[in-house]
Amino acid sequence: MTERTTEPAAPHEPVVVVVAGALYDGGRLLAARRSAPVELAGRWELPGGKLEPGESPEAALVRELREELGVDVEPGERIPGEWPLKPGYVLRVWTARLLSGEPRPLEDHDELRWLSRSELDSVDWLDQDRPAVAEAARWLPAP
Ligand code: DCM
Repeated sequence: MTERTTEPAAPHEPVVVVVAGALYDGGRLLAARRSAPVELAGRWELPGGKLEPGESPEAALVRELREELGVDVEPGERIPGEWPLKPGYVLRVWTARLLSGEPRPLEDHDELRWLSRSELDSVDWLDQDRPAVAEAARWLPAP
């Protein structure tokens, strides 16, 4: 019998899910500029992070936004779609509503901006976040 450890990679390897929040306030969407790692620094994203084993995506989103931004949020609907990141990673996005706190770039980010629909193109989004942001824009009021 073949040793499992010597088998080639399985065709259906589990993927790491990264959850991000489309956080709305007053008709604007929150964008966060990454400060790390170096290859992503300076690019903008919907803030979030990796799901931990056994964690629901909503719980991961609440945890990540508390750690990264110092806020409490209430997750809402999942934004339809799933976007590939680096190999083995996918991005899924939930809408989120700010419950308490004012977002501050505590971890992994060095700047935050609230963007209206007409301002969405004013920042250099990570390529993989662009389709997610286009979907997230559908929850914003028309200009
Ligand atoms: N990531 C991304 N877009 C997001 C959130 C995260 O491309 N909106 C990527 C950056 C990292 C990985 O997911 O490669 C894990 O994110 P973090 O380092 O924030 O946990």
